[in-house]
Amino acid sequence: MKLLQRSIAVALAGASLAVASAQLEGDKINTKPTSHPVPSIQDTETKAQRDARMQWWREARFGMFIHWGLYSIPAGSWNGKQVPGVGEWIMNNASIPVADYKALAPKFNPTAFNAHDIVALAKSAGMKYIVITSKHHDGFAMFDSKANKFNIVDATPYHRDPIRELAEECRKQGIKLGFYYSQDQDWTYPGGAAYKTGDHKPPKYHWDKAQDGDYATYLHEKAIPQMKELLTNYGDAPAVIWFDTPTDDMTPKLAGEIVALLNKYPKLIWNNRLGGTYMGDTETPEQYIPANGYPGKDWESCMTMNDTWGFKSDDTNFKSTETLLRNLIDIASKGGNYLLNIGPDSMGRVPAPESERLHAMGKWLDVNGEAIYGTTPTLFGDEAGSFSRTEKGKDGKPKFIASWKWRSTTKADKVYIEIFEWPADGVFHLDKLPRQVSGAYLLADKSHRALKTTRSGNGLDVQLPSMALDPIATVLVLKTSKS
Ligand code: H79
Repeated sequence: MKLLQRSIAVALAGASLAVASAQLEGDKINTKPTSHPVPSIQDTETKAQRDARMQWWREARFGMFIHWGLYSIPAGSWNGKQVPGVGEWIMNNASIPVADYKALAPKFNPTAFNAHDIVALAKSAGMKYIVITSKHHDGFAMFDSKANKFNIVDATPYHRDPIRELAEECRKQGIKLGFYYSQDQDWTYPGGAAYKTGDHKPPKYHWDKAQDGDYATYLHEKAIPQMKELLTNYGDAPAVIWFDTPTDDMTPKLAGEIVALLNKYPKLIWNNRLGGTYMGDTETPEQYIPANGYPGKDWESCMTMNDTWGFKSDDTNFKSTETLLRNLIDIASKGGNYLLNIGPDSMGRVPAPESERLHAMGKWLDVNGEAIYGTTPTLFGDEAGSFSRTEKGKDGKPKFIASWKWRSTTKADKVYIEIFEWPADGVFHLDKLPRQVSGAYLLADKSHRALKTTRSGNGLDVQLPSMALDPIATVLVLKTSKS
C-alpha cells in the first residue's frame, strides 16, 4: 500500500513537472520546477507579489500566540496527579481515553473571556497580530462548526464562538488575526494522527480504539471542511493559517487538496508546517531563536513565557520582562518575528504574570518601537555572539554562545543600536561602520539631543550619558547615509 502510494506520487510529480517548467519565468521565486500536484501560491507568484503579500507581516515583528482550549480545565493535572509536559498535550501524555476527554466539554464555560480585553492587551503590548488555536491536537474546535459537533458552540454550556468575537474585535481595533489549526494530529476523531509519547504503540501511536480510522477520511470529513469554515465565516480573518506537526500521513496529494483551498485566498500567509513537501511562507523555529536567523527567508520564533503553551496551574516559571524584550530585539535584529504565547485559563482569564509582562513590553515599545517595526536586520552581525571552538551543542555542532551587550536594526537612513550593557566609561564603541554617520541621539531622550561622535580607526565612538535611560535596553540612533 505504501509503495503503491509512492508510485502514484512519483507519477503525479512527473506530470506536474512538465506543466511547471512550461510556466517558468525569470521573475518567479521558485526557479526549480515544482513537484507539487497542486502548485501553491509560493510556487507561482513573482517576487514582487510575494513582497506585497508578506509586507504587513514583515513590518509587524511582534505577534500574540494564544493557546486556549479544553486542556485549560485540567490545567496540567489528571486524576489528582500532575502530568509532566506542556498543558495542551495532557490528553496524549496521560493517555486519556477519548470519551473521558470529550467529557470536559460540558464543563467548559469560560464566562470571563473578553475578546475586547484580549485584543486591547495585544495592542498595548505593541503586538501587530494575533494567532489563536482554532483547533489543537485534541480535536476540539474553539469555533462554531457545522462540520463537527465537538466544538465550543455545540458541546459546551458557553454556546458562544470566541473566534467570531475575536475577529470582530480585531477588525474594530485594527489588528490582524490568524488561526492555528492542527490539520494533521487529531486525537479525538477516528483516523487523526498522533505523535508518539510514552509507551503508545506503532504504527499509529493511538491509546484508544476510538482513535483508529483512515487518515484521508479524517481530512475529508473533518479537517478540510473545518478549514473551509475558518476561511469563509470570519470576514477579513484569517490573515494567517498556522499549521502544525505534519506527519508522513500528509502526502503531497492530500496536502494538495488543502493547498487548492488556500489558493482561493491570495492574501493568506501560511507557515511551513502543512507537510506534503509544501514549504509555505514562513520558517517556524519553536522555543528558540536561530543564531543567525534565516537570511533571505521570512521566519517567526514562537515561544512561551513560562514552560507551557496551554494553561498549567503550577507553571510559574515565567521569563523576566528583560529576557522577553531582549528576545524581541534579538529576533528583530536577525530579521524575524516574535510570536509570544499567552495561555488563558478555563474561565478565559489571562494569567496576571503574562499580562504584566506584556504591558511592560508595550511601555518599552511606546518609546522605542521605531527601532523594531519595519526594520531590516543588523548590518554588523558579530554582536549576537559566536560559535564556540570547543563546546558542542546537542546536535553535535559547535555551540552558539550568545553575547548580550547590544543588538542592531536598520532602516533606510538610520542604524539603531539597542544597548543592553551600558559601557562603564560612557563611550559606546563600534569597530566598523557600514554607512556614513551624520548624527547620533537616544530614542528615549525626547529632545533628541545630539551626542558627540568621533571616528576611531575604521569605527566610531559615541559619547553617552553616564546612565542608561532604560534599565533593559536604551536605543542609540545613528543617522546615516541612505542604504
Ligand atoms: O502548539 C504548540 C505545541 O503543542 C505544538 N507546537 C506548538 C506551537 C507542538 N506539538 N508538537 N510539537 C510541538 C513537537 C513535538 C514534541 C514532542 Fe513531545 C516531543 C512530542 C513528543 C515528544 C512535547 C513533549 C510534547 C509531548 C512531549
